[in-house]
Amino acid sequence: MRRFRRYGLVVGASLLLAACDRRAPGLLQTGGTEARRVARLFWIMFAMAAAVYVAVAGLIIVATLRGRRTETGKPSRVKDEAFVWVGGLVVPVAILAVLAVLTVSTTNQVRRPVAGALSVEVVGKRWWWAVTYPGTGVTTANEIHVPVGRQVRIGLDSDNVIHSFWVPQVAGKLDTVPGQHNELRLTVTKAGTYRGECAEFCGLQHANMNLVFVAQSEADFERWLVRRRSAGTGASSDLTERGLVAFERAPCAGCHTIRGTSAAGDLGPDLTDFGSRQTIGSGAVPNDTRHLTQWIVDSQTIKPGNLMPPIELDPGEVAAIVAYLESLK
Ligand code: HEC
Ligand SMILES: [Cu+2]
Repeated sequence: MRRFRRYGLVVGASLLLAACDRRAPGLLQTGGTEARRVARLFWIMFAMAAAVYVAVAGLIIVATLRGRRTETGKPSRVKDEAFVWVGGLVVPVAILAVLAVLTVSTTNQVRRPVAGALSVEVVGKRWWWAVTYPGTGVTTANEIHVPVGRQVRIGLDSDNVIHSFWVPQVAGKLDTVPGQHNELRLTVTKAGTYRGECAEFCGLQHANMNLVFVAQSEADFERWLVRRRSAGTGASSDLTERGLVAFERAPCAGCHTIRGTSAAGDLGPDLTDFGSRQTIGSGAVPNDTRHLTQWIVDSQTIKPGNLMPPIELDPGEVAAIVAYLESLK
């Protein structure tokens, strides 16, 4: 019994702490038009559910206080039958009808296309996100930049299993389904960095399939896009030059693309702008020299089961590749 109590304490404390975790995306701290509409619907549903709860709990208390009707006592003012018809049919139908209308109209609102929307194509991979900006030649991974105040149309696809694209503070979730193209529309109203994640269990490293979603001013976004176009290739020193040569010679080039080099694989993320990304392995660890070195030596120690195998390289080559990848901005 005591052990149970201690267990309960631990669970309770962790739940409290989890609720206070500032890094976790707060579903109701919205930063976009669509998320705000969904949040509003949530509050209406919550209010109605709370009202029903209070009414039913109130009736239970009244019934308990009044006690059982006796044969000789006063008869109830409400007929049993009327109670069942109203409480069991009329009221639930009215509540569900209101919610149905609100749900359908909210769904319509969040899907409404707007002229001049920015297109981004996202493909759910195991276990990372491939990101392209059609018509610009820009390809990246695990990090999506968008302008504030302009609608973004995100095309969602998968060539493997079902994933679900979800940036909770900006829009509702939408699945990437093999063989079916889905489209999510969203408009960010507040600049900032939002956390996104895969919301559909998709295998071993599902939990490490996050993404960084950056909303910035239109000017900053255009600058970012232009930089992306000129990213890649540029080995600017002896060390990075050696890194490029080692990268092209090692199996890396068979799985990864770096624009302007002979590396053109598509099994792993495009690394053309890797040096500017915030994370490694779809949010598994921060992008710094120590973690990048560890990732290249054996990514399995960071993200067990991910589809990049450990590769035999001598420490000199690893250091050169690290320097080269960090220079890709
Ligand atoms: C068999 C294919 C394959 C080979 C060979 C390979 N990789 Fe990868 N690589 C991947 C996959 C798949 C991922 C994504 C893993 C994940 O996040 O789940 C990845 C991820 C990465 C990342 C992190 C990218 C990001 O944005 O998160 C880096 C950096 C990287 N690889 C560098 C290299 C280097 C350097 C080599 C050569 C020493 C190499 N890879 C060889 C498949 C490969
Ligand atoms: Cu997934």
